[in-house]
Amino acid sequence: MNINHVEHIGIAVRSLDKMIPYYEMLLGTPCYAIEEIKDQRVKTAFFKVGQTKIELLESTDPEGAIGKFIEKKGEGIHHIAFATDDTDKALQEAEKMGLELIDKTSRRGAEGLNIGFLHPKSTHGVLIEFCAK
Ligand code: CMX
Repeated sequence: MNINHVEHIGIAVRSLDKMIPYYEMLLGTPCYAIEEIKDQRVKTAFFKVGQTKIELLESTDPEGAIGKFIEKKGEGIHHIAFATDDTDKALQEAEKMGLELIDKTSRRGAEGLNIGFLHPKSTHGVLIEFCAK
């Protein structure tokens, strides 16, 4: 699937206003971008840690993915995103391996990346995202 590196780790939080200063203190680096992704029903905040980013995710709708996750499990790690050369190709290869796709084809996510998710039921409880420029 040509996975290059861990692009980001997504962390569900109740409040970006509260958690941005906390992560700035913890990581010793400023939040460099805040972006709302309307179709994902989230507001995101990004930090750089070497080649990998930390993406904080605040729900904008209790019925969205993050709203439901927080309601069920509380705050915490939500997904791991792997950088690939081509998200659509990675999704097709994952499907050939028998993994269940949430996205049959890639869609536009935060930072303009092409993203696609695998279902955690087929990846032993870890929500995996592929992303590519
Ligand atoms: N990690 C691991 N397991 C998860 C999970 C997560 N992040 N989110 C849900 N699950 C589990 C649920 O606990 C449930 O398990 P059980 O059946 O054992 O209780 C199972 O997955 C199915 O859950 P569900 O309630 O039937 O389905 P949901 O409506 O909660 O949807 C999911 C789950 C993963 C399909 C949905 O959240 C999704 O489509 N996610 C992809 C998109 C996304 O996460 N967007 C937000 C981030 C956007 C961004 O980064 O920009």
